Amino acid sequence: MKLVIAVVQDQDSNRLSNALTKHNFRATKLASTGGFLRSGNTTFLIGVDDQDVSKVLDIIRDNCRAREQMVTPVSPLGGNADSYIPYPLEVEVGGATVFVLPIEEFHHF
Ligand code: 2BA
Repeated sequence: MKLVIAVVQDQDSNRLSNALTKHNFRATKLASTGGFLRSGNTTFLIGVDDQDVSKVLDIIRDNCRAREQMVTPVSPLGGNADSYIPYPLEVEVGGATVFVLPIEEFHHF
């Protein structure tokens, strides 16, 4: 068994949730915050059998898309803070950041 952890944009979260449910996958949604943009995103915890991991990855890929977002960093990304002038910069966020972890034990009481 594996635990798929997927960080997705809030705009994609309902669609992904519906698609997972439609394909009979169970998931838990957590409200999360990106460390860089400091804005809300959604983290899915999805417990799946090994043979279903690629199906879940396909569903995530099909339901999450990348978007450009403007951000004004509060501190420099590198280098000297003395001469730092905060210019907005554009970053591409997502589709999804996904981790697949092995599960040692699974209990459902
Ligand atoms: P955030 O940390 O808010 O990052 C949002 C987007 O900002 C990132 O999109 C990336 O394009 C950009 N970004 C992040 N750190 C940067 C930096 N130091 N310099 C320049 N640009 C930077 P994604 O890579 O698609 O990540 C979306 C969200 O997924 C992240 O939100 C974070 O919540 C999560 N994430 C990404 N990589 C992760 C990792 N290695 N571990 C844990 N969570 C991760």
